[in-house]
Amino acid sequence: MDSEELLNQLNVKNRTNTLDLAVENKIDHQKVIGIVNSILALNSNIITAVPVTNKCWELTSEGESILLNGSYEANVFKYIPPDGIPQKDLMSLPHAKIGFSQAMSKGWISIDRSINKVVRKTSSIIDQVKDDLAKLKISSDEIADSAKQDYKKRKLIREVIIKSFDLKKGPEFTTTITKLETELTPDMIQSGSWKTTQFKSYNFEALGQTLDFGCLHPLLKVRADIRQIFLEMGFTEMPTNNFVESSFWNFDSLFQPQQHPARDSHDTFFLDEPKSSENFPNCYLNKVKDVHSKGGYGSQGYGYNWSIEEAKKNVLRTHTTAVSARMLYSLANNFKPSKYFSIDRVFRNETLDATHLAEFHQVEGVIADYNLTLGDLIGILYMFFERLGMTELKFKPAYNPYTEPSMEIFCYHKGLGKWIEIGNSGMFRPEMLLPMGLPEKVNVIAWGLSLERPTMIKYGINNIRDLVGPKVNLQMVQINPICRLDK
Ligand code: FB9
Repeated sequence: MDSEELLNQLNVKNRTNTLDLAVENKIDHQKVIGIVNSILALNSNIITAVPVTNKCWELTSEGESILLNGSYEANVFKYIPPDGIPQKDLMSLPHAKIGFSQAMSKGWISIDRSINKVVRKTSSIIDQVKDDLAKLKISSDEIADSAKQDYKKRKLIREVIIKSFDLKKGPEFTTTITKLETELTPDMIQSGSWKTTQFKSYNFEALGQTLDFGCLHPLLKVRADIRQIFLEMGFTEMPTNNFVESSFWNFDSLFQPQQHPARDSHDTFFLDEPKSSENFPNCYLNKVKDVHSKGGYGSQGYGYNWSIEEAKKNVLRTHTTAVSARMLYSLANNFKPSKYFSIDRVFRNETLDATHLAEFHQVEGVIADYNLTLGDLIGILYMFFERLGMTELKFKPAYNPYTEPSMEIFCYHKGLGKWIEIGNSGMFRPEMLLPMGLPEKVNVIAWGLSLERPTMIKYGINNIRDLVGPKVNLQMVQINPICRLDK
């Protein structure tokens, strides 16, 4: 059946249902639905199609088999010879147990204990189950509800919901389908055929095409937002495009002693190739060596024999503070007050767990200016974290090899209902700044946090492997909401 045949049948009937059309034309119901949809797509005013939900019964595969081969009880009855049969010989029949009990309960057979055989109690039977299933295939109104419930219990039939459509003639009903044009072409305009061409009416209800588009990973969304916060606060981004760093810039320049446990291979990734760096500013290097070994600038130093070989060792940078050191050194010979920031990957040879990998993104802010105080640091921390939606802060004295004083930063997180650590901060030590050649009165305040922690909290991710790594569900990347750090 095609569209015009359906329209002709509807024209005769005035109204019909897609299920009836399927039965009358001996075609699949879904094919009828397809024809109806194609007519509506051409012109939604030719016919009206009102959705209808019907409950009806259909045979299960077991029901179909009984319709074909007869019920189990009828087959047991037919199998019993006139002089009876031992019960065990009956069991070779398919579904003999069910057939036997059904035939017994219907009074068709009994067990004659005198001959210890199963015998017929009547000369013939009617296979009502098979007859009922045949009727059910046509219409479920033909048999009693009690029988339907019995067959449902025996899993011979099941109730299904059938969605069909009641069809009627529409306001622009026609039995001839003219394909409506969907585009006005230059030829139509030139020839004037547009005047008589029938155009399909706009379907303003139609949804737009879902466009495939790229999605930013939540980590990159948070990075973009934090970067924006720094830029709006007048900070300049530092060049962080070197994962490999010399121990000199990663540790020594920060006045971190060569015996410090963080410089051990249990905490730091040392490179085999390239194993070491060679070029350091010689004058600066000697000042660093002196401040470590002999002190200076009012500091007693660490009093150990500083090793250039140790300083040359290449590592995967353990913090972006190494980049801050390079920036501050480059600032020294023509100092002007500056504000820098960095957001990039750092690497630590740590024990892995649900929230820690061997790498994370460090966020760092650095301000260099004359006569900065701890109060300035606290003030800038309030300004920065307020933009991240955190206003209730607390500070706890801490220790870093390169800052004094140092503070851990905490905020009361309403969502989590508790105080959480949100970063670390401090004032870079004179033993770090003065060997660089920065002016005496210049202080540098700095702070750091990670990118992963805020991202995991914002996006409700508990295991860092659901955020980064090979097992990340890309759906998460596609469906995650926009980033609102301040909410
Ligand atoms: O990010 C951290 N926590 C955090 C930050 C934001 C946040 O936002 C939520 C929406 C509300 C939530 C949590 N932390 C720092 C604190 C802890 O997570 C800590 O357990 C893990 N820390 C990392 C290092 O761990 C080995 C986070 C990382 C960190 C710590 C210190 C610095 C940078 C990153 C620093 C520094 C520094 C100090 C002085 C001068 C210059 C830099």
